Amino acid sequence: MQIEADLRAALAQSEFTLEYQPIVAADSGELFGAEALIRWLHPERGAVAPADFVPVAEDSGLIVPIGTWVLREAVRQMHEWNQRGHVLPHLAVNVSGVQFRDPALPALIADVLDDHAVASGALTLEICESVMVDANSATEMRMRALKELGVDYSLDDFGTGFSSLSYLKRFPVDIVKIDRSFVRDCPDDRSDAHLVEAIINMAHSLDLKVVAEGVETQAQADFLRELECDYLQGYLISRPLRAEAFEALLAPGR
Ligand code: G
Ligand code: G
Ligand code: MN
Ligand code: NA
Repeated sequence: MQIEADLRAALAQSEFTLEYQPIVAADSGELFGAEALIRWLHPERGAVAPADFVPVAEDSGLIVPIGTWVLREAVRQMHEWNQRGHVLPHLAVNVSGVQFRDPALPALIADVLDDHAVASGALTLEICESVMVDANSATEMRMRALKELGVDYSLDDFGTGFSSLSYLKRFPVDIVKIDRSFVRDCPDDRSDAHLVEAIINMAHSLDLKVVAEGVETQAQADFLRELECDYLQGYLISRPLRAEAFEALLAPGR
C-alpha cells in the first residue's frame, strides 16, 4: 500500500511534527497541561490528517515506531521548555492499543524519562477504552507497572466505546476525557447536557478528574464550569499549536 510505504519514508525523513493543545482549569483558566498531537507533512500531498494515517499505521504495526518517535519528541520538548524555565506541568501523549500491547513500552518510557530528566508525574498516557476492553492480564500488569513509574492515564473519547464502569474501577485511570461529540450540543440539547452531567458526577464519585474535549463556545465553558468539570480543552481556549507558539503560553508576559 502506498501510504504504508510513505509512512516508512516519513519516519526515516523526519516528516512528522507535534502540535500541542492547551488544557486549562475550568474554574481559573490556569494552564493545566497540553495534549501532543501528531502532524504529518507529506512532501507531495501536503498535510495528511491523523485520521487518514493513524489507522493505517495501526494495521501495519508502524504505529509502534511512530509512537516511539512521538514519546521521545514530546518528552524532549518538555525538557527543552523546562530548561528555559517554561515548565509545562502535564503533557498527554496518545498511545494506541497496538502500542500499549507492546511489551517493550515500559522500558521505552522509563528510558525516555530518564534521558531527559523529566519527572514521570508530568507524563500522561491517553488511551482509549478498547485498551481496557481488550486487556489480558499482561496488559493490566503493564498498565500497573507504568503507573508505578509515575505516569498518569487519561481515558480518551470517553462514552464512545464499549467500556463498562467496572473498567474505571479495575484499571488505574486518573482522568476521563468526555468525547467532543457529547460536548458539541451542550448546553442546549437536554439529553447531551444530562449525559455530560452524569459522566462528570460518576467520574468524581470514583475520584477521577474530568477533561471536556471540543469546547468551542463560552456557553459550553460556563455550563461545564457549573457542573464542576475540572479541565477544558478546545478551540475556545486554543487550537493545537506548534511548539514555538505554545511556548509563548508557558511564558506569559515575556
Ligand atoms: O490531531 P487531530 O485533531 O486531527 O487528531 C485526530 C486523531 O488522531 C485523534 O483521535 C487523536 O487521538 C489521534 N492522534 C493524534 N496524535 C496521535 C499520536 O501521536 N498517536 C496516536 N496513536 N494517535 C494520535
Ligand atoms: O481523538 P482525540 O481526542 O485524541 O483527538 C483530539 C482531536 O480533536 C484533535 O484532532 C484536535 O485537533 C481536535 N480538536 C481539538 N479541539 C477541538 C474543538 O474544539 N473542536 C473540534 N471540532 N475539534 C477539536
Ligand atoms: Mn486524545
Ligand atoms: Na478524544
